Amino acid sequence: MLARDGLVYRCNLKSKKLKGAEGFYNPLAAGDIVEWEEASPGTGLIVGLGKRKNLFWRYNEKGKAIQAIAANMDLLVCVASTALPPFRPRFIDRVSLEPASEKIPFLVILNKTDLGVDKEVRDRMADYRHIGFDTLFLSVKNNEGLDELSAMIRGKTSAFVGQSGVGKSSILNAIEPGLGLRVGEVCEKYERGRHTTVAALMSVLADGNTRVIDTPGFRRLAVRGLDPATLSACFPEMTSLLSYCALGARCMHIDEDACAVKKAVEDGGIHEDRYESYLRIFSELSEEKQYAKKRGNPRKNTFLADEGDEP
Ligand SMILES: Nc1nc2c(ncn2[C@@H]2O[C@H](COP(=O)(O)OP(=O)(O)OP(=O)(O)O)[C@@H](O)[C@H]2O)c(=O)[nH]1
Ligand SMILES: [Mg+2]
Ligand SMILES: [Zn+2]
Repeated sequence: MLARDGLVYRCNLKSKKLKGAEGFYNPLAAGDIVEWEEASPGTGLIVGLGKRKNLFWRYNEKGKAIQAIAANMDLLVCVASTALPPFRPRFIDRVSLEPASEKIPFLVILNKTDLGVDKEVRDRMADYRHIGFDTLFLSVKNNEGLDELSAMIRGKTSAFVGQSGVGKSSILNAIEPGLGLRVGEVCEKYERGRHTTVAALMSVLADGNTRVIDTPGFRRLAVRGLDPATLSACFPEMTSLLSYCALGARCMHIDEDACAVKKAVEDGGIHEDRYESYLRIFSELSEEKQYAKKRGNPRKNTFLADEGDEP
């Protein structure tokens, strides 16, 4: 849907192959800038895709291609919850790789603080702040943190991502009455969301220049196709240390001697849980590389993949 002079146009692609979107699983992401022409009053045809400033995407395993989710953001917001579903810092770590490598400002929201915040969760949030990510504690239910969030996103385009059921759509409805995004119950038995939002949708808020993108939740994220040797560059707390490893660029920070990253983990400068995330993703990427080599079909440019829904 596109709007011009107060009129809303329902648009289709002019041809199946959209110029600029070749090779993607889906041609368009929420937030894309397109070239289009009027077909009839109220309908239009999209003829071209503008160059993207940035893109949040996942690797679609079924379609074997990159699935574009949100484009041209000024801010990527990862929403987590204290409970229902449980706080999953490993998930946040995985989402953070893209903004860290693409230099997109990144905000971690802890929603549902009305359900109580454990010390462990508080510590992890403090660590995200220490790393350089913005953080915000929020409760839609108790109307906490919403004014701060409104101020942080004013005049920007922000995409909200996170596990299903953490409250992405609820947050957006709360900061803009009348948005009317669908909200779903969390399944109590499995403590997870029900995938209520089914497609990424950009809305313009009443001030006319704040844009928010609500996206469908995912339960788990696998990282794909990134060269494991470059993974440490996606951990902001590691980047300044890399030149101090005895092996220099050859150090993978796993079991090498005189590794500055491992030393920082021992000294407490790097949170051990973040390092654990690094190790897990590193091993996943290394396996993927071996697998790709065997198939003789290395994947290029792939990053995050949906691992599927089942527990
Ligand atoms: N206790 C509590 N519940 C909340 C809060 N915010 C949202 N919820 C509830 O969490 C459930 C899921 O909310 P949604 O907004 O649909 O979550 P979502 O992240 O958009 O989920 P998907 O669209 O499936 O990705 C709903 O039952 C909300 O009422 C909060 O601050 N506190
Ligand atoms: Mg939703
Ligand atoms: Zn090292």
